[in-house]
Amino acid sequence: MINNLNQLSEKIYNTDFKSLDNEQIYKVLSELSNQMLLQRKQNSKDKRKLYYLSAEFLIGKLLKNNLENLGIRDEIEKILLENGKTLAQIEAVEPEPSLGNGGLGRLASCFLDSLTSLDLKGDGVGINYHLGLFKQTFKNNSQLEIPNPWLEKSNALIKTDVTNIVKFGDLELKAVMYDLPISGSGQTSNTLHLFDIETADESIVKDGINFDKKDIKKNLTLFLYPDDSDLDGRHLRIYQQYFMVCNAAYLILKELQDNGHSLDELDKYAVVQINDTHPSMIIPELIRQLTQNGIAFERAVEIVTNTCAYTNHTILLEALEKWPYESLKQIVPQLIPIINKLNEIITEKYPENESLHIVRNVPMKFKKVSSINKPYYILKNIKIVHMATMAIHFSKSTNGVAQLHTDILKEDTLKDFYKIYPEKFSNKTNGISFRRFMYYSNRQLSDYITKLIGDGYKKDSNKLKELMKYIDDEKVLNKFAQIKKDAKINLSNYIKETENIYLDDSYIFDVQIKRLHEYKRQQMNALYVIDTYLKIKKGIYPAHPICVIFGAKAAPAYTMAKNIIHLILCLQQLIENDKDVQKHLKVIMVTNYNVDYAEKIIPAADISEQISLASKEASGTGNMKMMLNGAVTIGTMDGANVEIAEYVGKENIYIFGKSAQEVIKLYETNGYKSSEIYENNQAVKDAVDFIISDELNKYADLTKLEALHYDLITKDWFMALLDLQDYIKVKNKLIEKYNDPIAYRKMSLVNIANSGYFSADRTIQDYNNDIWKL
Ligand code: 26Y
Repeated sequence: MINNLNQLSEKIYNTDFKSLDNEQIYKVLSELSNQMLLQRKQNSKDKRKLYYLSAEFLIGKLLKNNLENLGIRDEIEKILLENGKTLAQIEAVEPEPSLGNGGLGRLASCFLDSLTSLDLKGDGVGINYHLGLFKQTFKNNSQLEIPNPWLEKSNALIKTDVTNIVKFGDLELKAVMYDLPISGSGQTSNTLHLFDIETADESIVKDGINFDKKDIKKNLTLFLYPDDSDLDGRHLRIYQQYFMVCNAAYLILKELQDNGHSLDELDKYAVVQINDTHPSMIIPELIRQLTQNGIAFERAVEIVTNTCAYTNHTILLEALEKWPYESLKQIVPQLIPIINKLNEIITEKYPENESLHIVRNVPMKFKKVSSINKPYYILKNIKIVHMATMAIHFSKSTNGVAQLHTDILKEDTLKDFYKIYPEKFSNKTNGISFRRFMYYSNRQLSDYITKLIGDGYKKDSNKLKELMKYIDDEKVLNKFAQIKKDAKINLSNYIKETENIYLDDSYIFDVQIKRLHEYKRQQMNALYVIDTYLKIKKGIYPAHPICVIFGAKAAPAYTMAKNIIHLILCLQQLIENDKDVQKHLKVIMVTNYNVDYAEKIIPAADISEQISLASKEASGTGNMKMMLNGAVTIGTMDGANVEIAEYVGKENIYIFGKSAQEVIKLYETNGYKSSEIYENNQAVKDAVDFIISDELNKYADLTKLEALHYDLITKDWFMALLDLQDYIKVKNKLIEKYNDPIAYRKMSLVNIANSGYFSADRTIQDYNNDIWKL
């Protein structure tokens, strides 16, 4: 090994390995792992291959994961130690690729990990965003966005000689493909293909993350989710999406032919998984490329329908993308004849009197109900193309991501489609990479589990159940508690170093880490903090000191989400300045929450906050990650929490709040009035009014908090006040339980032991058995 490292060091830096600085070591090690992974690439020509198309891949740092998967981590660590270095120091200089935002992107990455670990053949296809998702900073207790130039210091990508011309009306752009090798715990590797333009120009970005949205030649691959609050922004998203799928289609058809197969055999040798609607233009684009190469239109539709499969990740309207027909006509005119024909197929099959209602509560009437947007609905004469509708009609499978979510799709959101195509619908409950989120990032825990039950659980996560035989063994329970404490100390040290805030590891670490969205209800957690603060001021203390930890980014144009961040940061400062309150309560929102931070926070969590408004969280995956690391969940019966509750039993999870059915009913009947709860409950009123109190406003921009306050008492669309009292009650019970250490440790162990089902290895096997058949 050391010879290899010296050779590489000589080649790249003209010196031997031990003379390198940390950044150089990172580059040499990542070069080494890329080389080893390329040798593991799968070359079989006759197996069906998966193409996982996604706007996001939230892959996290790669080095440690790759070294572990290649089985050389210990050896490398030893060599580093001999040179006075640690792997953690090298990891610290590795930039985290900024190619994703939240659950959907992290799921895509967990899937690539599991596919590869199971030695299945499947590549990811996405975009190489130069500045990625913005980097979050805080100023005056508010979020500021700055570019994240992760590529500058990364050594992950390999430039290939694959290029394509992508046409947008008169504009032609040259695309270049970059490859990022994907490792797994098996013997093979896969690839994440990221497409880019050569003319991307980071210098057009000024003043935070602002840039000329019309300058497509320079901006196309700069940012993930550029602000789409105006038409130019929405158009840029269409450019990005088409760019991704056009390149994907070229790649898929070329690989098919290079392997000696005909275009007519596409569905035999390829399957395309469409990750939410963002890559759904792959359907008309594949049809376009097939027909251009001589396949008849009807046959092309049939082949593509048999090749594609669609995953829905949300029932929120904003995420079921609808593009103005005129915009598509302007940007991707070549798709228009195809979209029109697909529309005709559906209108003929399902004439308008059949009245399919695509989504509830759309504040507009559908004039027609058929295809692309059932097909186009007419709103003030604007035709709209509904991407989810197209994806369902012209793919072989539609799946939700947790049982409850799939049930809601079938019975409610997509029920008219379910009536037509019952056989297309299925559930695939999400899963996570146990390797990244425990075995490699919480080694102490993983090593101890291995000591107790052997390492069979690493291949078959259901074997974690064997831990149940230690449920009454106090020595074992105490050792688990010691491991949790060490993780809390590690996190506390890291936060002290990076954020200059001190967290006492004797406090309960109560963790809510996820995208900031009103439906996820970080504002409800903030109201819990206020309620606790007000009680402390009256001399009523929480049963155990608690530290509420948040990590979240708000979309730059999502004002209410940013107001919630502002509230949390103001509370953090208020409490930082109050020594008495701090004895019982701390709050911190960590800066720029990302995968790297997640890997440090998750092992340290005592409580996992999964408090979305029931029916709104499709699945959640952070819930699974924290469960696997021994946190106890407090949550609503939403998303995968429902399945977690089934696995751990109701004594080992803290459930509160209204059910999905009750919530759906409230929306249907317009039956929720937050003002009533606010007026009729003094504790709720006090907590809500504290948002605009003088005490807090010392640290605040009053207009932001007033807007939040006003919204909560007049609208509160995601019903934070509805569940607030129950939430406070149940959370305080959980805190009380913490004072019974043995009981809490047992709950923690039950959570770890019953997490096996939530391994992405299981999820991938489900997709493969039912949809992909690789
Ligand atoms: C285009 C824009 C409107 C948009 C941008 C990002 C739409 C959706 C998204 C991201 C969605 C997302 O991350 N969804 C999450 O997917 C996870 C994986 O299935 C789920 O666990 C989680 O509940 C869901 O919120």
